[in-house]
Amino acid sequence: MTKTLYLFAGSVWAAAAELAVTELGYKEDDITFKSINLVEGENFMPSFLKINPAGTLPTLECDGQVYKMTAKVTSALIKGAPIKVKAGTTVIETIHDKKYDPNFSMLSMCNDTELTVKSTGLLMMFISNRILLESGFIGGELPGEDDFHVAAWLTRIAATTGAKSVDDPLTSMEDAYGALVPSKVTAYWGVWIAKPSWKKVYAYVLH
Ligand SMILES: N[C@@H](CCC(=O)N[C@@H](CS)C(=O)NCC(=O)O)C(=O)O
Repeated sequence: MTKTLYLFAGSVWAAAAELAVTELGYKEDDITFKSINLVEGENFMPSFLKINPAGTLPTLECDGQVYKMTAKVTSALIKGAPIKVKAGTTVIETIHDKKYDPNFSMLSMCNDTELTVKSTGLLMMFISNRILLESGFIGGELPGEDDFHVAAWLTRIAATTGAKSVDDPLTSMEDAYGALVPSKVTAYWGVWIAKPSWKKVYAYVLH
C-alpha cells in the first residue's frame, strides 16, 4: 500500500497526522513524507492544488485516493495500521469547529493581545469542560484518534501563549489565562509530553 503524506513542520493540523503516524506504529519507510512550505505558499503551486484543490495540509494520498481533511487523513491512517487505537468521536468535529480555530487564535495575537488572552481562557475552559477526562487519554491507555487532534490543537494554543518547549507551556498558559490551568488540562498535557511521538513532532519548537 503506497502512502504519501504532505506536511509542514509548523502546521497545527499536519501535527495531528504526524502524531497518528507514530502512535499507529507506522515505520519511516511505510510512508513517503513530502514537505509543502506554507510560509512560502508552496501549497498554492499548481502541482499541489492538483492533488488538493483546497491547498491545505495535511493531505494524504493512499492507494489512488486523496484525503484532504485532517479527520479523513487520520481515519485513513487508522485503517490497516500496525497498532489499533480507539476510533474518533464527535470530539474531532468539535475541535475543528471554526470558532475554536487554533490558527485564528495564533493570528489574532498579532493584532490584539488582550482578545487572545481572553479567548485563550475561554478555549481552555471549553476543552477542560467538554472534552477531557479526569486522567489519561480520551482513547484510553493509548492515545486514540480524538487525541491526535486534541493534542495538536492544545499544543498550538500553548504555543500562542509563548510556550516554546516542553518545559514551559503551562507557565505561559497560566500567565495568559490569568489563573491556574484546569487540572484536567494539566493532567492531559502530562500524559502527552511523556510520549515519544509528541517529543518527535515537537522536537524543535511547539507550534
Ligand atoms: N479543514 C481543514 C483545515 C486544514 C488547515 O487549515 N490546514 C492549514 C495548516 S494547519 C493549511 O493548510 N493552511 C493553508 C494556508 O495557510 O494557506 C482540515 O481539517 O484539514
